[in-house]
Amino acid sequence: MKVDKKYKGLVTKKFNEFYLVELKKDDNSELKKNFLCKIKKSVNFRNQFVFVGDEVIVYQIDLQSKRATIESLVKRTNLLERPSVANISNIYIICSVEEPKLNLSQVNKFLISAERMGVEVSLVLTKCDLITEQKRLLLIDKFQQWGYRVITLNLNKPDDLKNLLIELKKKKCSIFMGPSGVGKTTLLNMIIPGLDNTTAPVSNKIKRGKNTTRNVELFSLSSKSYIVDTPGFNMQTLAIDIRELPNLYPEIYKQLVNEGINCKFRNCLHVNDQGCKLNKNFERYTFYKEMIESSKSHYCLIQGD
Ligand SMILES: Nc1nc2c(ncn2[C@@H]2O[C@H](COP(=O)(O)OP(=O)(O)O)[C@@H](O)[C@H]2O)c(=O)[nH]1
Ligand SMILES: [Mg+2]
Ligand SMILES: [Zn+2]
Repeated sequence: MKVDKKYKGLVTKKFNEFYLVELKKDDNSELKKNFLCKIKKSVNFRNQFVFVGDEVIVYQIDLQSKRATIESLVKRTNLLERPSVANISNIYIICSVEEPKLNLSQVNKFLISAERMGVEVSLVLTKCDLITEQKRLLLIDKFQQWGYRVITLNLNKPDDLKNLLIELKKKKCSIFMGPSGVGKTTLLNMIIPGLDNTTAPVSNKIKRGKNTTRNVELFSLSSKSYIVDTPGFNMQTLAIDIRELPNLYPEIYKQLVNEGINCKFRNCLHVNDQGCKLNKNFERYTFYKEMIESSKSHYCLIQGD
């Protein structure tokens, strides 16, 4: 049976020239399924320009074979590279407090690369079963001062995971990012029922080589909420225009926006600039300054691992 109408859908998976598209049609349960789609041949956007997370308009819907055709792409709000995912609403930077040890410079880099996406960024500290309660509270305080919401996870405390899940179900599309070995796969396996990705002790990570090839996929957590499952993701090397850097540190941009701090020059880099009024008394200022000062040109590099 063919449906002679167009519907909006969400691309949840992509393989070669095929797209798995979940149609968004609340009034027709027949249409609330996944359809295997190809892109209309004579379209003016090319195959590689549709990504997981994109909203598309489909037509030529066949209910029997569960196939349809993608006619066009709905304007996306953002596009993450490597892995390519569109329309992310929340980035969760995942870092472990031990095994591997917390590395502040690395946390800083992950946060900056996430801030570039212009979406809500939160920090998740895993493996809190390996530190004292006192240490955990100190870490929460530290990262709150960096300007972030901090979620701590202790595998022996089921409520930690339950609360994270409640939160994720309220977000449109979340993604976990962070260094290798911090427990991202372990978390996803607990969050997505039926997902059985392989996890590996930190010491085996390098020996085992890179992750097996898997495609990026969106999993539904509630009727309006998704989470991205990616083949292990590590930060890429980024070239950032140093003029953009002040906007990537909450400690800085909150002063400029909320507190109305006005430096003498609009393009103040807040280092040795004349007439700078920024309060530099915050922990990450050293990282910030190093980045500005180490950049030989207008760009500074955020090196991936
Ligand atoms: N102690 C402790 N170990 C954990 C926790 N979460 C994951 N691990 C272990 O950390 C290792 C790496 O986990 P994995 O999920 O593969 O990390 P990923 O590289 O970020 O995907 C595995 O041996 C896990 O069993 C945790 O909360 N506490
Ligand atoms: Mg993993
Ligand atoms: Zn300044």
